[in-house]
Amino acid sequence: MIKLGIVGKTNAGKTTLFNSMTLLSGEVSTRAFTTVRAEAGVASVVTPCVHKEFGVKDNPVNSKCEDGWRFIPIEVTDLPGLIKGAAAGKGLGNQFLSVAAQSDALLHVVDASGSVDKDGKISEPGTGDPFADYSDTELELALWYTRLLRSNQPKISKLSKMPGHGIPSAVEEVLQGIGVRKEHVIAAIDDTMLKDKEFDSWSDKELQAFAWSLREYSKPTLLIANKMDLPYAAENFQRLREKLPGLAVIPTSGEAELTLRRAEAKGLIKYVPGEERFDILRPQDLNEAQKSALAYIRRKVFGEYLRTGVQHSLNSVVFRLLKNDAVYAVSDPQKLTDSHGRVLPDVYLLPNGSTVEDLAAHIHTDLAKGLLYAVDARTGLHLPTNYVLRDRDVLSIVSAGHKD
Ligand SMILES: Nc1nc2c(ncn2[C@@H]2O[C@H](COP(=O)(O)OP(=O)(O)OP(=O)(O)O)[C@@H](O)[C@H]2O)c(=O)[nH]1
Ligand SMILES: [Mg+2]
Repeated sequence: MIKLGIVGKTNAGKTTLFNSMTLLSGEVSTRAFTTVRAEAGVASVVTPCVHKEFGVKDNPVNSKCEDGWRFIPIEVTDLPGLIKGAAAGKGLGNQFLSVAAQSDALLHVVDASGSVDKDGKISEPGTGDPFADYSDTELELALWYTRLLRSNQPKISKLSKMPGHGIPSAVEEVLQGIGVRKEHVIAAIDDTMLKDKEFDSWSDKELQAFAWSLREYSKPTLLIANKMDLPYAAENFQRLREKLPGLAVIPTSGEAELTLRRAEAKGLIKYVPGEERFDILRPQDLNEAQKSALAYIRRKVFGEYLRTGVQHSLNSVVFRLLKNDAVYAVSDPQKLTDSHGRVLPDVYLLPNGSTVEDLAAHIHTDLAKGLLYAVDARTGLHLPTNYVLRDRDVLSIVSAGHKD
């Protein structure tokens, strides 16, 4: 399953966002450093379901279908707020970094309203600096990469001199546990103009610049500008976009999403995460506080930004940054069923460029072992094992080892 880590300064609203994505109940408070332990939960990304196109009613198994949208599970982990010095093992630094290491991508949350001061305390909106908060956390992440490279310097140096090796495969070998691949190293070397220099001769500054670039390539990150319902958030959001032109920045209100998801779970409203509307179902059952909370969300969030942004941020990471496609697997390509007769039961997320072989291996090793070909449910054509999957493909995998 795709793994995302939620990082950022204390009080930025990470746990609120996490709760709204997973409907779990991690502790939220105005105290600094409320979250002390990483907590994982299941969230979803959303894509238009293919059942409409095929004109069938589906029976999802590994996912959910609501109002024509397919919700596909991913894992998100809420993390303690990062403090300066985390890369040097300060505070909860090591725990934080080990989760970040295992994540495929990061959601970096800042309080866009600037209502967190530089020590992490909640204060008046407009007093804090979200860009400085962003930079502090990013610096810690880059320092952590620098530290890893430095402590592995002799190993990388030795590996890079072995016949047929070179720096890219040496760095990959040492840092693959945190998601570093050869192509990331090559890109970072190119960016920092270190192409013709031996690893041993890199200066401290060069190593740092390389670490910064390697962190960007190997750990895709989406910036979440949270608390957009508060004053000053709009101005700060603009500033963040101007200062960080290469970065995807999504405006959100985690608190609005949490209120809506909880009201939906109680049957008070109809709300499909990601949609640009919600409807009150039982106005008579709402108390005054709930009424005014929903009116506030309608005015400050939907009125200004059309949506809470929470579902949009998850979709953006998985489909845009990590470039995944959603591929449906069935057993019977005509009836679109699995071996139990369930229609369009399973959909899988696979990185762009994956093949039939990758899909088979993702589903089950037995399926991959005796893999013969796949059948495209739309055309009935046989596809070879090296066929490159497209988003929303519906395929039946034919294998001598196992057929499902
Ligand atoms: N107005 C508004 N307040 C929010 C929003 N998201 C979170 N908050 C508030 O911000 C405060 C901090 O939220 P948390 O979710 O605990 O923040 P955190 O980033 O997990 O904090 P740590 O665990 O200390 O790192 C709480 O009072 C939340 O209610 C939002 O979208 N809008
Ligand atoms: Mg928290």
